[in-house]
Amino acid sequence: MNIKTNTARARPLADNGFAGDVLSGLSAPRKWLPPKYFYDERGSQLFEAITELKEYYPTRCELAILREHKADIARVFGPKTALIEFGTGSTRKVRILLDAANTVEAYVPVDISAEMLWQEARQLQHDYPRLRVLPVAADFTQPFRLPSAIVGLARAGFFPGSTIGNFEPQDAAAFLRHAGRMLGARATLVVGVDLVKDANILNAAYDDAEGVTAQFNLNLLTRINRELSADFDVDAFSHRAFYNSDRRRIEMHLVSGRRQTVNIAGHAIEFARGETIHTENSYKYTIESFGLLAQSAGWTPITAWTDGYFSVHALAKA
Ligand code: AVJ
Repeated sequence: MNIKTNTARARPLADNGFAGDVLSGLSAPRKWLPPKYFYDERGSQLFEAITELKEYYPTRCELAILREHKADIARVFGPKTALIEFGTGSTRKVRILLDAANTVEAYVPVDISAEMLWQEARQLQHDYPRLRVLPVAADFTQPFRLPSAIVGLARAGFFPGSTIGNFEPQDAAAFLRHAGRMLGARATLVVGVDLVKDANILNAAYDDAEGVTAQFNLNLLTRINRELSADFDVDAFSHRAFYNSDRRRIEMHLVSGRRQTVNIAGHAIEFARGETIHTENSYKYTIESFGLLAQSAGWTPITAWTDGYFSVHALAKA
């Protein structure tokens, strides 16, 4: 085992931690919670189950695009490259690129869910013994340090899964700019982006018949109960997801079924019947609108591969 670990990270003022983020979100006039907290161990498992649902097309579409165009995508990476993946989760997607790109010498998966990160990194290191696997347990939306072991290598970023859709468009641009600064001059970036499409297809993808997405959404309350000793009656909330076509985004909410008070770390939070906690936005783009966003953040769109449902963009530093 030659996996090096790097759990140390700076904690900037913007990071209030889980308790601070939950209390500030639930004290706002329109209650909300950051979607990054979905991914505790159970949440990560539920997300993996979502990716296998027939209604949830993004993962299947992206995998098919990566498989079909892996040789072209691999050509975007220069010689002697460190590939940095933002928000890794499963390594299924990066394996497609690693198999096609023999110029990648180091792989840096960055993820907030440490358990899954170590597990995936260990298995990947076993399967790719010549690759330097250097996991970083960090919230990639906050500044973090890249492992020093990648000095001298060119840098490429990989940001699949349309995770970028979780950001407000201006925050997506800020993230792309921040990634550009981190990756440095002449960097490249491969980003997966879900596309605007028929509202029925979008609605079904986030409100599946088996209720897996509902469990994923509600698990956030279970996590708050466990980690912040809160007393949410999880059964008194329900899942609601819909496509907001004006804003080109899926919205997920947790709806309070009755008037109730919830205690969290010594604070009493009041809910009206029908009041919601806004738990996630998943913005959808067109190839053109994403290209413009990338350009506004200092990147030049090189190529976009698509099946009409999902898109994979190659960007280079402007
Ligand atoms: C992981 C953020 C890309 O927005 O499609 C799936 C998360 N939420 N079903 C998405 C998610 C509900 C997913 N992302």
